Amino acid sequence: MKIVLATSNPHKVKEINEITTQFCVDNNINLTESINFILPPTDFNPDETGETFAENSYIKAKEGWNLSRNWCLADDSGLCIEALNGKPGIYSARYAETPQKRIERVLKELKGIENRKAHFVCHMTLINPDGEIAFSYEGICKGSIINEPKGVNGFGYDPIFLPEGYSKTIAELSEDEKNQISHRSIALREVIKYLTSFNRQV
Ligand code: ITT
Repeated sequence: MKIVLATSNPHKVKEINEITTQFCVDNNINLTESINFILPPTDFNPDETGETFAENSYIKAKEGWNLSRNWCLADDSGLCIEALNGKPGIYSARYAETPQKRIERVLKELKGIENRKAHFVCHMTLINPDGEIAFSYEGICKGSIINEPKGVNGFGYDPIFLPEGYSKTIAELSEDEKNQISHRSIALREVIKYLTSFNRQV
């Protein structure tokens, strides 16, 4: 089953492939027979005009479908900080020009604020070859924001995010460790469960 990954973010592509491979190994599923992610046929950059992760995820999945008429999976994700009323939220990728400047902006806005609670959200939408939503799921990873970046792994806001129950940032965890707890893996595992049960019926 070929599925277009409706994203232009190479970090997401890498994580989605790794999480899928691990899920299939753990569950004795033949990966190549069940799921084969491919990239959109042309440059992919739809306008994210939605007001929620769910809306933007749908916009991206639908654009991927428009370009391919194939199964399409989109991920809209971001960091929501309680003391900033949920910001950067759906604007996470657009909060400043570069990943480093985005982190600097968040840390500046949180300066002197005691409440550091935050969570990552990943909303995934899967569209079938008829252009209809087949499945969608929102994964959440709870944690807090530390005072200065630590670690070099992962991407985006990983260096300032301490997952609940951990004393390391996500950027200090290995890829495998991140993939066990991340918002993306929580959502993607549900998508794969849907796809593999669906695949068995056809
Ligand atoms: P596509 O829309 O092409 O998929 P994008 O990077 O623009 O790529 P989003 O609009 O979903 O994707 O924005 C996601 C942003 O949220 C991302 O650029 C990071 O800044 C942040 N983010 C999402 N998941 C993250 C993760 O696992 N670790 C760190 N930051 C993350």
